[in-house]
Amino acid sequence: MNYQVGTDQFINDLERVSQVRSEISICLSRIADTINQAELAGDTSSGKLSLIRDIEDITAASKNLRNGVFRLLVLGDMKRGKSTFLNALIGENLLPSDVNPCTAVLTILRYGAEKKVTIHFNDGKSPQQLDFQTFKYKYTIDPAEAKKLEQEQKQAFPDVDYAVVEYPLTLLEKGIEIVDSPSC
Ligand SMILES: Nc1nc2c(ncn2[C@@H]2O[C@H](COP(=O)(O)OP(=O)(O)OP(=O)(O)O)[C@@H](O)[C@H]2O)c(=O)[nH]1
Ligand SMILES: [Mg+2]
Repeated sequence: MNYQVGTDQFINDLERVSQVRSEISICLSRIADTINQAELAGDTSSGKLSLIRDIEDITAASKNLRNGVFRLLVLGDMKRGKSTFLNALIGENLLPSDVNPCTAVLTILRYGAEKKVTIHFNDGKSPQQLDFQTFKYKYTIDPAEAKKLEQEQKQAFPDVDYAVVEYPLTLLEKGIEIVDSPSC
């Protein structure tokens, strides 16, 4: 049996997913409007049906779908080839992957016209743009240190929220974000 999925077909399917998401988003928004109008009309006749929470939930679902981001999280134990798999998908060795250094910060891979990497901090510091060499050198740690941090349930870079790698890849242009998770 052949399990291979043609890349073009896959990209076309993603295009279709994006269209359907947008269509469903519009439908949900209409449903929320209709219920809202019924509630307003009910207020002056038979009474409200207390559907405010439902209206909020449907509106939130509509917004999420409209934003159009489909996030794919790559998880696995230490040194199982997560970053290697993602580099193969991109077609370039952008993410740190090796026998020794471990991915130490959550890294979001998303579409960008130019390839760049930005570190986002959680302590109010402004985001910092780095070149890829510095990113690989600065935000990876060796496996022994990673093991120690794991046992102590500590993060390697507590002030870092996440890193964003932007890349002009057709796959990412369709609203997909891929997340490379740190194992330490
Ligand atoms: N034999 C073999 N080795 C692989 C494969 N994929 C990755 N490797 C090797 O496994 C090692 C670890 O790969 P990484 O991609 O850094 O693994 P990771 O899961 O991102 O590791 P952490 O970020 O540290 O958790 C590297 O030396 C890769 O060359 C594979 O399919 N087969
Ligand atoms: Mg990794």
